Amino acid sequence: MSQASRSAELFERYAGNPVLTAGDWPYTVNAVFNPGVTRLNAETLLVVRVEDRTGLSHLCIARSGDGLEGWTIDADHRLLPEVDSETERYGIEDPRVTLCGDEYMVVYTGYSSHGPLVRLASTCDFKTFERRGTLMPPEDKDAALFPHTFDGRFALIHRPVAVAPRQMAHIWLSWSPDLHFWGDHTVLIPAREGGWWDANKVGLGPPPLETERGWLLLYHGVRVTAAGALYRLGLALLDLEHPERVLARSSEWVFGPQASYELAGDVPAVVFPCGWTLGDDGDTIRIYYGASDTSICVATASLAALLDWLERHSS
Ligand code: BMA
Repeated sequence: MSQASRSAELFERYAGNPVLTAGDWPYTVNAVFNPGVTRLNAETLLVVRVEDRTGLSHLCIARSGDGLEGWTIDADHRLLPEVDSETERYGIEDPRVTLCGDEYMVVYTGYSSHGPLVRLASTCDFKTFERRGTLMPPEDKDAALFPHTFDGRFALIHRPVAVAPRQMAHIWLSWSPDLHFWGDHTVLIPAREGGWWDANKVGLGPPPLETERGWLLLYHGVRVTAAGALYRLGLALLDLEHPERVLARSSEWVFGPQASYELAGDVPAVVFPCGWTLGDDGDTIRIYYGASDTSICVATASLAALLDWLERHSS
C-alpha cells in the first residue's frame, strides 16, 4: 500500500500546534476553538469561537501573516451574542465563512432558548457585522453557504436533528432566492448506521471547496463509545453544477483525534474544523480545527492527494 493510499497519511499536523489557546487572549476566557477561516488583505483571518467563563461563546477575530504564527487578536471587533434575544440567548458558536461576491457571509450557530439554530451575519471588513436573521429553526447547526448561486438560488448545507423513528442527524441541502425564504430541502449526506464511523450523526466541517472535480466537503462523523463521543472527519464530493448530487463519499475517516491536544481538553477526542484555506499553489489545503473544544490547531493536506484518495475510497 502506498503512503498516499493510507488515509492516516493524508493530513499532516503542524508541529507548532496548538496555534492558539485561551492563554493568548487579551481577556480572561476558558477556551478558543472551532474557528471559521478566510484570507483578507494577504492575511489569514480566523473568526474564533471564544467560550468565556460564564460558559457562553462569542466570536472574535484573530489575524496572522503566515496563518501559523504571530497572531493578533482583535478584541475591539467582536461579535457578541444578543443575550436578550431568544435566538442567541446562550451564545453564538461555530462560524463558517464564505465569500459571496464582495461580502463575507458568516453562518453560525445561535444557541437559542429553544435549542441550536442557524444564523447569518455578513461583513466586508470583519469590523462591523450585519445580522441577517435566522436561516433554520432548531435543532439545526453545522451550516455554510456556497460561494455563488446556482440559477439565481443560494444553497445552504446544514444539519437538522430528527428524533423519530430514531434520533438521526443527517446533512441536508436547502435553497433560497434571497437568503430569507428557504425550500427544496433534501438530504445530502445521510448518517450511516450500525458500526460505521459516521453512524447516526454527521455534520459539515468547513464550507464547500470548489475544485475541478466537484465541490469538496470535509464532514464530521460522531461515534459514541463507552468512553464518550469520537469526532472524526471524512470526505465527500458534490457535482459542480448540481450540488444535490453526491459523486463520492469516503468509506473511511481521513482524520481523527490522535495528538495529545486532541485527546485531552474540555471535550476529549474531538477534531472539529469550521474552515480551510487553499494555498496560492492551488494544492496546499490547511484545515483550522478546534481540538477537544479547547484550542485551535492546523493540519495540511494536498488537494490532489485528497481527490485521488477519495476516488479510490468511495463507498
Ligand atoms: C458539536 C458542536 C461543536 C463541538 C462538538 C464537540 O455538537 O457543538 O461546537 O465542538 O459538539 O463538543
